[in-house]
Amino acid sequence: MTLPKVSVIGAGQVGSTTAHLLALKGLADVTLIDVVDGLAQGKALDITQASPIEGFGGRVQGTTDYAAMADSRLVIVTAGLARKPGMSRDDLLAANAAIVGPIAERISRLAPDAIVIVVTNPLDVMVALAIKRSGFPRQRVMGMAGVLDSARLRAFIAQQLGIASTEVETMVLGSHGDLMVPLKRFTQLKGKPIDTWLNDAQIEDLFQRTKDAGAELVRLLKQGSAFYAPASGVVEMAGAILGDAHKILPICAWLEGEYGLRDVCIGVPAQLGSRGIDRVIELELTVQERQALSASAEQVRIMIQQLVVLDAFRSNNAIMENKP
Ligand code: TXD
Repeated sequence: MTLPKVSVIGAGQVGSTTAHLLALKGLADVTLIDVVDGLAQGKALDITQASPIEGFGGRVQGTTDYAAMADSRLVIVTAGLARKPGMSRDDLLAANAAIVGPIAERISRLAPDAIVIVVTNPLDVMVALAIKRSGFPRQRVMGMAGVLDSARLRAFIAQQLGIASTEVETMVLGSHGDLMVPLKRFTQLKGKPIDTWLNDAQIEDLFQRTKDAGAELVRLLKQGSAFYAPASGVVEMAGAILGDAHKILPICAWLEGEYGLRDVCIGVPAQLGSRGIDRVIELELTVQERQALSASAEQVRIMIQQLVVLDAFRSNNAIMENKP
């Protein structure tokens, strides 16, 4: 059986786990690319050696050569730095923009028909940058965060109630950060609203824990950040796209008027299929919910402006010609 080709840029924690899951689920032939010589090759070889045990047939290859992403159906961008002690948010923004911008240009040259899922932080801004630098239509470039944030909240609610996490439905919108917007009205179990199961203080605690979930993991792990659940989030989106499933998932998308917002990337529900984002779904939000989403979008807009000041949206062909 011919499998679609998926390239994963960055063979670190999230990238390699994503490659592993894509292979295990039989979703794709995977090309893993990293600037560190041997890293992607080693991870790919290791995953391949699991194939006789796990029974998957997809090919997994690793390389430092970006040209290997040619003709990918889907490119997943996980390359970048995580925040280290002493680094400001602006430092991370500039450093990861210098990685993601050139990668987006390479994707547009080497895989011009690909759909792109960005994972690198600061997520919402990196999606905007990838759209600008690839020149791709907004339907074909999106970010993964809402699936993860929603999954975290579902897991926390399930733990608290002692029920299966798959029974919990929820929707976390907004930016991937302090101003994310968990929607209480869209959180339910078996059609019964969450406030019939938990009181307001309990719900608020779980919302706050969801907002802090990334930091909680960084604290526990002591080095690096979350990767199992983030990779599962990416693979859920990849599965919806590759399988043309028309599934509705919370994703980071460029908005052009939806929710009264434009020229900004933010987490919203969207229907995913083989062309990428089929459409952004506009939920009926209350005034407060809409205000929370706008506040979140404003924060992203400020960071987009910082990239404008850094001149990061301008393409740099010299970088494009360099090998990694
Ligand atoms: O919800 C979400 N969107 C997130 C985002 C959830 C978890 C992690 N999130 C962010 O993803 C995180 O803050 C980072 O910005 C990225 C990747 O996280 P990961 O944990 O995988 O980081 P690693 O393990 O440091 O891996 C990054 C790899 C590393 O192997 C580098 O050598 C490589 O990226 N790298 C590159 N590869 C290819 N090309 C270039 N230019 C490059 N630069 C670095």
